Amino acid sequence: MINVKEKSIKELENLCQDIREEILRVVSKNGGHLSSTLGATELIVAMHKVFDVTKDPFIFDVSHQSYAHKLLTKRWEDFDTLRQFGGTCGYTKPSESEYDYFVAGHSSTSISLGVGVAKAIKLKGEQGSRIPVVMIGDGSMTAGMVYEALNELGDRKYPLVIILNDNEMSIAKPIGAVSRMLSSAMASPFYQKFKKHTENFVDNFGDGAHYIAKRMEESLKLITPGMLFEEMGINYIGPVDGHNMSQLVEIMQTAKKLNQPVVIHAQTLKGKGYDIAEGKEEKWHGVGPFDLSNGHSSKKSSTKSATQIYTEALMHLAKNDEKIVGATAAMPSGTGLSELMETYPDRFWDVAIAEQHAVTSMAALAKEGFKPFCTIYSTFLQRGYDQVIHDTCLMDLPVVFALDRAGIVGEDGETHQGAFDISFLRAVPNMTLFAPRDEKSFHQALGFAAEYEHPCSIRYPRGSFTETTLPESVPFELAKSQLLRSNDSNILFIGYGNGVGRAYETAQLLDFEVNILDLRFVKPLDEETLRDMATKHKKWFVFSDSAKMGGVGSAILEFLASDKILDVALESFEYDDKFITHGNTKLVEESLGLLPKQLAKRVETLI
Ligand SMILES: Cc1ncc(C[n+]2csc(CCOP(=O)(O)OP(=O)(O)O)c2C)c(N)n1
Repeated sequence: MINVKEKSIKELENLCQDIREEILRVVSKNGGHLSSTLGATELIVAMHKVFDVTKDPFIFDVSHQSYAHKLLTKRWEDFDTLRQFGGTCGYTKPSESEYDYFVAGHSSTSISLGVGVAKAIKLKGEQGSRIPVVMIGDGSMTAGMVYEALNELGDRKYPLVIILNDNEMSIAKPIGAVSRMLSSAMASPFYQKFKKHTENFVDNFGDGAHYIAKRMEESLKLITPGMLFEEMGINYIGPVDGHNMSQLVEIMQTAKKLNQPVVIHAQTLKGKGYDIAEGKEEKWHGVGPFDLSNGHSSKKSSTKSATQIYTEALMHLAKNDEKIVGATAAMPSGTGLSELMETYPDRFWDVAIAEQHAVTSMAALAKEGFKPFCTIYSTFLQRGYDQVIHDTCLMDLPVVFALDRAGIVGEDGETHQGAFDISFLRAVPNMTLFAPRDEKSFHQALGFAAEYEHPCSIRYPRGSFTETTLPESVPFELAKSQLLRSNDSNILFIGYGNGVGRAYETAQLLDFEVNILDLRFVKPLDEETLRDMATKHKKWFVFSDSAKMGGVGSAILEFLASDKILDVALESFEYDDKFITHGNTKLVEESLGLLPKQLAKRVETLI
């Protein structure tokens, strides 16, 4: 481990330079999160200087900014493998290193984790010898969970240091009053001038001036971020320059000694140290491989992504129906909603990292007669589950949940796999689930969703649909599947969504005939067709990018059991009951035995 403790300020500054070079070298080669981690470098080095990572839990929110921490804690050698299959994870992961205290990937959990650890420290009688240190970005401060944690923390006053890494950005421009409050006061020349004057005043007139200066500053806190925290009972230090090493070390030492909850509000520059990224924060938040000398992307995809198709289809629908509205939770470009927000700024909103609020507010719009498209990554809808049940489905409100990144997401890995949406949504009354298999069926599925008068969810993969030529798609009708290949073989392949393409590719590798059904609806099922299929074909194989438990195969088995169809053997090629690691999607699928060539072998063996 790099011994940061012994280093002088100058040496720490040089170390930051080395860290940035290494991050740039590896991210330009492998892809990854760039601008956040470059911006957080001094903060992380100062954390390691002041606190003791061997006993003080370091808790990174989202943890996409933690690369410097990884480099400092015995992972410099392995950093070359960042985000690659079998290599270093792009997020903190305790099974990878004892210095990664918690798993993170979804935002805004860090303060709750910090409060929980602080309680444990107190219960174990370790107060004074250990203190949790949390790092959280201003974007992540927009989620409700943060305020649930601060609410308790301000009351119970557990010792906890919160480093607020404020780069005035989420992935995109930050949304809302909290970000405005954080940035406006800092930027205010009046406040900066006032601070300078009071410092001079105190310097000139000595201790007696402290009282007056403090009172004056407090009255001014009405417009400072300090208000947010101090009124909640949490100490506030800042704003400080998050790239000034000596200042950071000094302030962190003060915060450590306080033995109380304290927020250090640090201003940083996203992309710091890489000219091309500075000022273009969103583009450089998460990147694929690129040429370091000019910033140009090394890989260009020629196929249209599912997200691009979504944008095109929704643009078309929104143009013709002004009741169509939509929301994204801080992922405007990732979900393809940016263009809709630009074209229809009154009807499409980024609501900040607030999936729960996105769902509930869209439910309210549905109640008012609008047609909301709540556009969220499959993994992040997990945050809004109760809002789907309680605020949407209980009232049977026609919200469309458009779930991007369904299935394996590649390099982001465990925290981001879109594995569970079918399992957790199927259980909810009034919810309808369907999925497209290619570009045309995606347009048709969205057309169906726009007219549908109940809650529904439509899922589609990261990147493009499986690249194979499939038969022409027919319009979507409730609970209607489409039979794509029919013959008198005993074998039936059932595909759902992107799984249809995989079923097709697998079929092409076999030297015997199979039937292929695009299920389209996993809830409600096309029971009539399934019943008919069961009389003709007795060996069924299910292809879907989803967890096996509660997934597509499970839905069909439940139907077969309840219909007392006992002579059909079903094998599901979905995900086993394990969290799925990071890496190139093909390699990850290979590790799960889900590539068409592996599936073809499994089919041959099973029959
Ligand atoms: C619950 C959840 N929703 C969305 C995301 C996607 N996401 C990852 S980082 C990020 C922005 C975080 O902004 P901030 O905390 O300011 O960190 P920065 O990248 O600016 O350093 C978002 C929206 C997520 N990780 N978790």
